[in-house]
Amino acid sequence: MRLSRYFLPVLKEIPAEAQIVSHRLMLRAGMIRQQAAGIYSWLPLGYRVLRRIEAVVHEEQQRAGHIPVLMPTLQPADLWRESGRYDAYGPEMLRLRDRHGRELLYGPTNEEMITDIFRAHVASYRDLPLTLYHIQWKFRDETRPRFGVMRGREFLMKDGYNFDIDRAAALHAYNRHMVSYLRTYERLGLTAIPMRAASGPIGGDDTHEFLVLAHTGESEVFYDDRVTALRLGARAIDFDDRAAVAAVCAEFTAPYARTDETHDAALFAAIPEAHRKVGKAIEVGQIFYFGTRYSEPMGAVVVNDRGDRVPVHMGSHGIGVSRLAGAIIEASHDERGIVWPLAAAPFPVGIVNLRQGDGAADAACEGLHAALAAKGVEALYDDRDERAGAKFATMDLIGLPWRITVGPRGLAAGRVELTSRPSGESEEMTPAAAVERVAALCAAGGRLAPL
Ligand code: P5A
Repeated sequence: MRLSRYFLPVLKEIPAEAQIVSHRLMLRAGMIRQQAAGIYSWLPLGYRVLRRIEAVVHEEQQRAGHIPVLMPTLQPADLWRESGRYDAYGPEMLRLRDRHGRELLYGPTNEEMITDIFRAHVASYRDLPLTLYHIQWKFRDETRPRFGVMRGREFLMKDGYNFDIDRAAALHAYNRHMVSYLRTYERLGLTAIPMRAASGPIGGDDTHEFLVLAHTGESEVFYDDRVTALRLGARAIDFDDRAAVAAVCAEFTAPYARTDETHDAALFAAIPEAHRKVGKAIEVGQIFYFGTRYSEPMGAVVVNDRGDRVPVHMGSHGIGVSRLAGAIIEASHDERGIVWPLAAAPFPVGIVNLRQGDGAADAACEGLHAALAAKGVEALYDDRDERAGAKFATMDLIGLPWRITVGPRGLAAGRVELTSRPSGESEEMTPAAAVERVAALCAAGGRLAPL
């Protein structure tokens, strides 16, 4: 992508309304524009990040055996009357009427609608287990939308719903979600700690939130800091193996880690003092097991292996996809700007032409751009007629993992410079070697298919 033909409305001024660093950087880097309180447009750079996060979420959900669908944003109010939540939900729910006077709502979540789909099409235990999920916009009329996309009113969520024959099978689905979420956050460069939580308006007994430590987080958390060293890494997981999946969950939930809603002072006090930590964190996901909370009132029943009609056991599981864009920045930035992990980066690499208009420099940049594209690597080529300093500042602000710098002096010696955004370290090499290196790093990080 040539920057001269792109749409990257970078802001020079630090926006006064933004209170936290991720919000400031998203505005400055031209990623989002606020359209109303808690409602944002995603500009090209931000939209790329959103799609990158979605791609990781999709991959990890499908690896766990979960099936993508797409439900609408608008839902009939009557569906919510069946579960009893239409009145219970309160002013957070945006309610509207169509031209016929029919009551609708903009979905804050989809338990009712997915239960309706299930009951219309599934009648036998033989069709279980089943987990369906989608990535769709939600609306919650939050009392205090703030911090940009972190607490929006309209926001993008991945929400998944499992249908199982009994409690044991549904708890396996719960565990599958926990493990697939751990992998999702790790791939996005985050340490997200599962913490026992309170269920709120979704209902149910078992629930964990996933929290990313950050001093700007809205949740207060109490934890044994040994939990932060746990990593899933590249270990292979058989998502059909109940015991293996449960063992991973046991490992990650063994150290004490709770939000203020479930905090137990006595258990906390038992942690050795050196490991006892209190802090703030961002909630990037939550999983729930709620048994027959929706299937009973809504009649989502199947015939079991003894011929009895039984309500299915369900759970729901959410990832804050748009919130993650902000959370990743909170966790990964420096004084110059964003430092994207490869998986979420809008482009893996930028090309900076130090002397636009110089025949050799222009040709080398064009060549790099084309050679990278041929290998499936999307580069953002800064071909503007700007000073080098301004080009570097833009690249640092938007935080692409690598930068290839091209100038007449280096080219005379057959060299360009490859710089890592996180470490700031540079290495000189031939243009061909730079292409090979970046392509290899992208392949290793699972980043070769262009969006
Ligand atoms: C689980 C999926 C649910 O709604 N029903 C379907 C369940 N859970 S939740 O915890 O309420 O939301 C899931 C995740 O969505 C993100 N989130 C938000 N992101 C941005 N702005 C908001 N106002 C907002 N509210 C929730 C969080 O990451 C949350 O964990």
